[in-house]
Amino acid sequence: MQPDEAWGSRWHSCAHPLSHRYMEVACDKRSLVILAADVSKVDDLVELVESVGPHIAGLKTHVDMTEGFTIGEWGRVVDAAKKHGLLIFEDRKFADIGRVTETQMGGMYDIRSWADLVTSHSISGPDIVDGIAAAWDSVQRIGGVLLLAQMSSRGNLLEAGYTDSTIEMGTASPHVIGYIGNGSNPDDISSLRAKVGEGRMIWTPGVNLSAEEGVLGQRYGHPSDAIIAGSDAVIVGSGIHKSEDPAAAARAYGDATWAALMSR
Ligand code: S5P
Repeated sequence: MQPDEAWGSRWHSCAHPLSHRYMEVACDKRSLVILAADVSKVDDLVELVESVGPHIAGLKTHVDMTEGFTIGEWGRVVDAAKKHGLLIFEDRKFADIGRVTETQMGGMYDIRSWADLVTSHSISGPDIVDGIAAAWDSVQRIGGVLLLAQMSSRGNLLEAGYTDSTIEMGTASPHVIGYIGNGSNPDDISSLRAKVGEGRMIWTPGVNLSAEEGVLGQRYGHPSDAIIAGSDAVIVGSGIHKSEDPAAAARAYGDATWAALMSR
């Protein structure tokens, strides 16, 4: 299916090239799943990507959980993701001033050289996004930022006023492709979508086909409900990597999200 048919006004209204790349990959894979690959060994990460790669649209990493990190070894993860046509999304949740954040995009992990997307908090103000974009600029790459407008964890402090200010900040920046919303609650997603409009993506963690509650205060909702409510991608970790058959699990999440997009 052509992406404009599948995505409707979202395809026409989202301006950032990486939004379009994501929507195209999702159509190719018939899956709106971003794998939260929360594993700490490169070997396990590569094996996971190889097994679920055909059923997902993007790979979300936490590079700083990698044991014995070297940039050379990390190249194996990047190669595996590229082989499967995945967007690479480093969930760094930056939160510092712009200048420091620009530097943190380099350093030992050199996020700017391999990540297509990163997450950022909005707490420190709009210059953080410019710092991230300047880092990509310095290596002649284009990337996109997802701002945390809501969170899935119990008791988080991202209340409605904070969400509104975050959207204001994102709307003003060409580098912000969208927002992280709370996938555990369809009402939260609908209200976020009403505020965001059509011009930005909403990606949602806190999604699981069976569990209602995760460890340490994580909350979960159903992937189909999240897409119907206005999410454009579900971020799934444990539901896939803790499953006995990660490939089958990834396919189930892919099928559920694609069907939900088609009905939306
Ligand atoms: O509010 C949030 C934002 C994020 S990016 N809640 C989250 O859980 N996440 C991330 O999504 C988190 O860092 C983890 O990598 C993933 C959820 O993993 P799961 O195992 O609970 O599906």
